[in-house]
Amino acid sequence: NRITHHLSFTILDKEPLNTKDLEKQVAAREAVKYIRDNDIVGLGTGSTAYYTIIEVAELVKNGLKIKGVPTSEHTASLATSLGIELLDMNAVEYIDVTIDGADEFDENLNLIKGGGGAHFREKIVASLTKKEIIIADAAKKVDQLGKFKVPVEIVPLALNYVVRAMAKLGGQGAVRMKDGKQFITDNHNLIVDADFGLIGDPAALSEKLNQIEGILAHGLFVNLAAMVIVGQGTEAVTYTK
Ligand code: ABF
Repeated sequence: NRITHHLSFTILDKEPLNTKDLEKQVAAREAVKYIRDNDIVGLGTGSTAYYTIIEVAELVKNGLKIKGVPTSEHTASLATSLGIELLDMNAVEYIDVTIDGADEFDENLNLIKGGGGAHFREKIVASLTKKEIIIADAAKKVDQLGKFKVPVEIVPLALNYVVRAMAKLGGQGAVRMKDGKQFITDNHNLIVDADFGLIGDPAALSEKLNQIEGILAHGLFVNLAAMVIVGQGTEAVTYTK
């Protein structure tokens, strides 16, 4: 059985991407089909959006004239390293297509984003975008948002005020930590991951959070996604409203 063992090990050695990464790549390859020559393309953040940036770089190598608007410093440096020309958000009136990730999405294409801490720039880019395409692995689809805590980017000066105001809305959360220190966003703010439980009405909660001074951006994305493309095994499944 030693030989069998050896063979099975060898075959496993050539295992392709793990299922979840394969699903992310499948979704990214489907999403980039919506990019046209001369498009301005919003470039998302996170491990799923990573696959999009790889695909967009290929399109650029093959001669497509596209410019990218990054949603984070990390995405900006990755895109630049791959030869994608970038534009600042303030340099564009609108963005043709954005491809970005999410932490959860529901049947109304409402999202929770911000697991990567980039949701402020992602939200501005999404608001500038004509066609916001969200890509995800199958595990991101949920019946109701909220199992994933809502990331809330807060101006540090207002932290305690905001935490108390969110508590009045039923949201409890601590400041996000990374490597034993408070996580600081690209915009030099803090993030509280707020647990509101399952969210029956994401639009209503979003509106309430928008009223709290000191919140720069929260991770509830309501009516911003045009479609969600999910990699399911080797298939791409597209959800629209
Ligand atoms: C980013 O991608 C974030 O808004 C979201 O939290 C994250 C999802 O990360 P991943 O694709 O790595 O699961 O858009």
